[in-house]
Amino acid sequence: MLRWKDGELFLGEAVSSSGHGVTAGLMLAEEKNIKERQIVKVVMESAIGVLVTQFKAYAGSDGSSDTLSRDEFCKLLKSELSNFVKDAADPAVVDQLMSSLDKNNDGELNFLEFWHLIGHLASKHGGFSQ
Ligand SMILES: [Ca+2]
Ligand SMILES: [Ca+2]
Repeated sequence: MLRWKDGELFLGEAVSSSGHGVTAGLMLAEEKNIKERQIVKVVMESAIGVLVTQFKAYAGSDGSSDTLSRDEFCKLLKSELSNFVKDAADPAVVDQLMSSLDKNNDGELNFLEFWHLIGHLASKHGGFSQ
């Protein structure tokens, strides 16, 4: 156990169950740690929120508002992912991506089908082996 006493840090001293003896410094460090973890959590949750919101915004243009048509997918790729998807404006690239992602072959991308693209792009962006 670490204990702070008269400006010095002691090792091996018991800290009472009431918390007395825990230093203000250690408390602050722990609080900072907790705050940093909370910020990371908020950022990650926001990132998921953005993906869902963007998907819905594009999926809502035509047909089912829960799925992306080829047209909606094309617009999303061009507007949002052109830095991640090479030749995002090329119809052949869009067709190829669409057919590889459309697992149930209904000509539309539901969110989970679309999510595979995000996972693939994120993995590539992070330099993970495929
Ligand atoms: Ca739609
Ligand atoms: Ca589908």
